Parts: sequence; C-alpha cells; structure tokens
Amino acid sequence: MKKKIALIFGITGQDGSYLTEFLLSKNYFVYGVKRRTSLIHTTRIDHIYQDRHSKPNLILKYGDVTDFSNVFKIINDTKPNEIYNLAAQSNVGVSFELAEYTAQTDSIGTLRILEALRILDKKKKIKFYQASTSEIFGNSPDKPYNEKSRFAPVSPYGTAKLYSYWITKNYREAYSMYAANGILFNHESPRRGENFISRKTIIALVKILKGKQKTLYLGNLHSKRDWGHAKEFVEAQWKILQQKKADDFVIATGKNYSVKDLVNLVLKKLNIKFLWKKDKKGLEYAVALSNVEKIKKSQVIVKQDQSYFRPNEVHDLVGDYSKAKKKLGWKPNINFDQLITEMIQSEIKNY
Ligand code: NAP
Ligand code: G4F
Repeated sequence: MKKKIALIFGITGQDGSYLTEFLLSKNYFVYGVKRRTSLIHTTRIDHIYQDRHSKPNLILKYGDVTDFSNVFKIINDTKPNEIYNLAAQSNVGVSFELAEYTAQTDSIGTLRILEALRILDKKKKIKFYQASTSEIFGNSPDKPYNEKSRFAPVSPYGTAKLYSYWITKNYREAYSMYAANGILFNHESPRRGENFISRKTIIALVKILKGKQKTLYLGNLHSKRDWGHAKEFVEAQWKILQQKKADDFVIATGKNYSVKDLVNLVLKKLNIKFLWKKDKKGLEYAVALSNVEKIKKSQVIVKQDQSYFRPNEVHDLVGDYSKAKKKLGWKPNINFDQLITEMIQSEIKNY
C-alpha cells in the first residue's frame, strides 16, 4: 500500500518531534521543514532522522513560513496528503517584545500555507491542520472553554493565533478546503522549550539542588493553566485530520493548577522543605527550611522578579474536551503529577 505523506512545518519543536514519531509509527512518509540557523538544532528529532540516502522515511527541507515562495515550492514538491502547521513564535511573553514578527509567523505564516494550498490543490485533497491555542480564549468569561466559547486574547501571540484560527475556518468555508483547528491547551514534556514555566522551573530547581544555581526567578505565580502531556496531544492532532469532515476541536485535560502549585510540586518531589514569604514590595519568595544536597538552610530558592511579569496576563485557563472525547475518541491519560514526575526524572538524567 502507498504510504501517506505528511508535511510538518515546525518539525524541530516539541510537538513536531512527537508528531513525527507518531506518524512514522503509523507508516507515514514524513517531510519536515526546518529553519536555517547558525547552529544546527535538530536535537529533538536527531534520534529518528535517517540518512536520506539510505532508506528514508523522514526528509528535512529548509524553509520558513515567512517566505511564500519557499512554502509554495515545498508543498508543490512534496505533494503531501496531510499538512500540519505547528510553526510559530510560540512564547507568549516574547510576543510582547516581538509583536510584528509574531504576527508575520503566527498569522501570515498560516495564510501563506493556505494560499499555496488554494492555488496548488485544485481537487481539495490535501488536509490542513492548524495549531491553534487556548490563548485565543484569553480572559473570556465562558469557562471551561469549549468550541463555542467567546474569544478574548490578551497578547500579541493570542491575537495572531486568533487570526490563524479564523482564516483556517474562512478557507474551509469559502473554498471547501479540508482545514481544521486543534485548539490545544498547554502541553509539556521533557522536550518542552527551556523558557516555558514547567521546564524552566524544573531545570533551575535541579541545578539549585546540585549547587549550580542559587535562585530561580519567576513572574506571576497565580495564573492557572490546564497542563497536559505533548505526546498525548499530538495524537489528537492526527485524529483531527482523520475525520470525514474538517472541524475544530478543543484538546485539554479539564483540570488546572496555578504556577505556584507547579513550583510547590517540583520542590516537594525534589525533597526540598520550604516556606513562602513576602518582601516589602509584596513580591513572594521561598526559603529553604533545612540543608538538602547543596542547598543551605535559609537560602532563597525561588523569588518573584518584576521583569518576568507580562504586560497583560491570561489568568485562568481550563478546557472542556468533551467534543474531542465524543467525536475523536480522544482523552488524556497522563495527569499533572505524572507529567511533572517524568519531566523531573528526565532532567535529573540529563544533568
Ligand atoms: P515550539 O517547541 O516552540 O516549536 C515551534 C516550531 O516552529 C519550531 O520547530 C520552530 O523552529 C518553528 N518555527 C518558528 N518560527 C518559524 C518560522 N518562521 N518558519 C518555520 N518554522 C518556524 O512549539 P510547540 O510547543 O511544539 O508548539 C507547536 C505549535 O502549537 C506552535 O504553533 C504553538 O504556538 C502551538 N501551541 C502550543 C501549545 C503548547 O502548550 N505547547 C499549546 C497550544 C498551541 P525552531 O526550532 O527553528 O525554533
Ligand atoms: O509556560 P508559559 O510561558 O506558557 P503560556 O504563556 O501559558 O503559553 C503556552 O501555552 C499556550 C496555550 O495556552 C500556547 F499557545 C503557547 O504557545 C505556550 O506553549 O507560562 C505559563 C504561566 C503564565 O501565566 C506566565 O506568566 O506561567 C507564568 N510565568 C511566571 N513566571 C512564567 C514565568 N512563564 C514563563 N515562561 N517564565 C517565567 O519566568
């Protein structure tokens, strides 16, 4: 039987690597788009990459969603059955610094792929997946968020991703294209980018335990997120494209925790005894209550730092995945505690 061909924009990222593993296990031929960088950073997929001259089932191509002619040529050359657009400047905090670039990548990048598809795929056979996000709900009052909830993004990232959500839906309706949005809530893993809260916290606290760092500096401790495991969430991405009719789905766990809950859990799992206090400015900090490994009693191990607060914040995200459960047969199986435990174990092993 002829292999299905998948094309992944954003293959070098967290989700790109898990999705590639998943699609290869389903006997797909995978093309992935990687950016030209001064140092090669394909570390998340090196373990699955095979030499293209032997028996390849994974081929990488240089590309960038900010370059229309490149996007057009890649789609034309690879002739995929399915396209997964995971490419994005995906850091919400950074999007306040790089607002225009975030729009170029996270909004117009999607439009470029859709336009290339509209021009090239006359028979409307290629299926398109857009990596949408819970950030499009922002601080909307309709919690827990589902496919019918109102949108109220509060960052350049959330706003750019909302454009992509709508343009994907618009192309589906206007041109009868198979174009679907997966509205995914936060998902983490040992491969998570190092400047997202879960990975940043775990890396720093392991280093602090080993005496390689003194203090972990963080911003808002009171926002809440619905955190799942990336490995399970990429399976939902694939399931979304296996539906007869293109549709949009919320993918979440339905449970949420605060950033402080996350920090407390990591401290507890590393056997660090601690107490939270407040300084004169109201900034919170945690001190060690006893010596453990290289940590000394009274050492400030975690502290809030004004520079990590965002100009605007999404306070409380929690998703309702009942449509995905009913129509895709998808549900999360890895809970928050198991996710964090796996990430800590992996960090200690790396260390
Ligand atoms: P990630 O680790 O940051 O990966 C993003 C990928 O996009 C990387 O491969 C990156 O390449 C690539 N990329 C960035 N700018 C690009 C450009 N201009 N052209 C081509 N590729 C570009 O993100 P992730 O966590 O895997 O998330 C995957 C997607 O889901 C993203 O679109 C993200 O916004 C969205 N999402 C993520 C979550 C989550 O909690 N993880 C939740 C909802 C939605 P480099 O490796 O070269 O940087
Ligand atoms: O881990 P975060 O950076 O993730 P955030 O902003 O929720 O965005 C992630 O999830 C979205 C889905 O909802 C994705 F679309 C997006 O691509 C990304 O994957 O921050 C989580 C929370 C925020 O409230 C932030 O203000 O942690 C808070 N936080 C506190 N101190 C911090 C820090 N976040 C980071 N990254 N670094 C800090 O020092």
